[in-house]
Amino acid sequence: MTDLVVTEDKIIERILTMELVRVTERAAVASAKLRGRGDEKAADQAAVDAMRRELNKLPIDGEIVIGEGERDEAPMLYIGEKVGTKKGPKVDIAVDPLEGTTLCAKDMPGSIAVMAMAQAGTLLYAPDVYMDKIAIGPGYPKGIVDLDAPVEANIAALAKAKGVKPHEITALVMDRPRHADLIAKLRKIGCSIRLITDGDVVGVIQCAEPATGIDIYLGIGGAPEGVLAAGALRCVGGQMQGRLILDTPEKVARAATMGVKDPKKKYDLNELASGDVVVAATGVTDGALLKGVAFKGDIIETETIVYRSLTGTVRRIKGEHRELEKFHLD
Ligand code: VTB
Repeated sequence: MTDLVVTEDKIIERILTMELVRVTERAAVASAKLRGRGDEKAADQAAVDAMRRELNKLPIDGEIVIGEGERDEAPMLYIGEKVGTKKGPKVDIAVDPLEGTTLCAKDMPGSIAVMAMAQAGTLLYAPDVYMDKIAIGPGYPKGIVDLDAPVEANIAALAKAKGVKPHEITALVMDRPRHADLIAKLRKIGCSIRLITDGDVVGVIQCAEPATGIDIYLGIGGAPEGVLAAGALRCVGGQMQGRLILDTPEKVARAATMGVKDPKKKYDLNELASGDVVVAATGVTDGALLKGVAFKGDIIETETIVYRSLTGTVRRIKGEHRELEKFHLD
């Protein structure tokens, strides 16, 4: 486990914390206008357009380090794209303008607009591959669960630390065929399993939100999503480990160009997102963490959660928006 020391040069401008709220609010509103219309690409593009427009208003010298893809794949918010007015701190920007495009297109729970901002060089530059993840909330001894331990051992250790029986632990797992063995083992222990179809940024964060009832996140999801979730977990406390799934020479080579020296490295929370990191997420559809965008006559309501790791501050912000069209939010 890497202990974290945040040095002065890793502290980003606190004033920017609230600016991120506008960015995710407007991305969420833009994609929510296409909620339930069955068009994932259009909803995603709407969020990308809005997020990029808002990012470019920020007084930052930002670089997209986790985004919509490589430059040749994604015309906007591609990895390496510069964002902001350039008059401000050099920062890493990680974005998922619409996390859970299918959830939005089908108006299913749990889609969000999410982004993270951190001092340059302090986020893991995760390639667009899978990541094997384990995460628990705050208040437990360091290292009681481990990505490389058997699931039975992890559940037993967590249950003991929590003062419950193993079958009283609730795990969150993505409902995928690759998790069949994991799910079978959890069923054998008797755990409750919350299966999600998509959206494991929220999936991981739920471990640190007592109201959700989730004790542990287990399984394989997107690596970029793992870094975004780690940024939030850093702010609220909790433990997380992740290992990139680099199962082809091409993936190993791609990861190496992004600075990954050891393709089998097990990253802990402070290696996924070190330094001072701010994470903002706005609900697009109603979900366990956030209410979705609500269109009420000429008012648009949003709910955003914004985390700052340096202070451990978490803010929930309800927004009431009027005349959005004046801000070119078509
Ligand atoms: C994962 C997960 C995301 O898409 O990337 C998933 O981290 C894709 O997984 O939250 P599959 O390839 O198994 O479908 C999300 O669920 C949504 O972007």
